[in-house]
Amino acid sequence: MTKEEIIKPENLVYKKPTLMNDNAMHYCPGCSHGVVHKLIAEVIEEMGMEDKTVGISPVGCAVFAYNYLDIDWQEAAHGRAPAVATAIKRLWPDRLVFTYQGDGDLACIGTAETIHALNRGENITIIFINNAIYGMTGGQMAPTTLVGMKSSTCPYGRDVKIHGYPLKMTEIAAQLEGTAYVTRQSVQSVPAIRKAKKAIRKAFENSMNGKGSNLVEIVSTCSSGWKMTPEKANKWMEEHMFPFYPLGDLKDKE
Ligand SMILES: Cc1ncc(C[n+]2csc(CCOP(=O)(O)OP(=O)(O)O)c2C)c(N)n1
Ligand code: SF4
Repeated sequence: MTKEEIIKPENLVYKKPTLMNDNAMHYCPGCSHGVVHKLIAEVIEEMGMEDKTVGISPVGCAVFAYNYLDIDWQEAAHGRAPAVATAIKRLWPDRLVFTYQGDGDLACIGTAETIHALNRGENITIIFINNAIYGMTGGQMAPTTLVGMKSSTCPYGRDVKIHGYPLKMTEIAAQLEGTAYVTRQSVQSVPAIRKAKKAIRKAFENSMNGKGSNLVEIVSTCSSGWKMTPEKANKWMEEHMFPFYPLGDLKDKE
């Protein structure tokens, strides 16, 4: 095939979502945040919700998510994204409202906000990036850090006698009456990325159809915090994270 043929629109296999701007992302190489941002942009575009979406950005590495996706954003204080999303969705029921939160933000600082917003059945989607660590602030232990996993604040590995057990927020969410769709996905391979995109689409559609609250956990890597190459981090995640955080839908009210 000649170059002229390859660049014909009908031969195009991939293009950058128009909602993603040209700002260079600050994320580390191999970080899951960038991939998930792209999926969110694609889903919003496919749903035709470009002008009707409000994202709530967290503390943590995704604090600057608003620099990359051309939608309306509101920054929330530590862990308060679900409370802010609640207010925005109630005031503007025709908006697609989602929060984007790491495990430190969602499962530690904002545990209460998360549980109560989900339990109230707010018609929002919570995107939960679980990399088992506080990425932005130097790789401290998070509630989701695995038993035995090393972090800067548990250099000998998480010890249940001292630190307690890892918290499975998504399993908790599935028990709550207010949740419509609760799922756990990942983005380390092409098939996984496709599934994660479908999950985000379903959650966003539920949010617009008034079915209740939706939680999409993405089991993720933090190559910098884990002190691994991106490739090794993906492997480590498959071997160690997936057995404890198994992928798949936990609840789908349909
Ligand atoms: C009340 C308060 N708690 C904590 C912090 C520090 N802080 C800011 S971002 C962050 C890490 C959040 O990590 P996570 O939500 O897991 O996101 P990641 O960076 O891994 O994407 C922390 C601890 C702070 N500034 N104030
Ligand atoms: S520190 Fe971790 S979570 Fe943050 S950008 Fe780097 S790899 Fe991603």
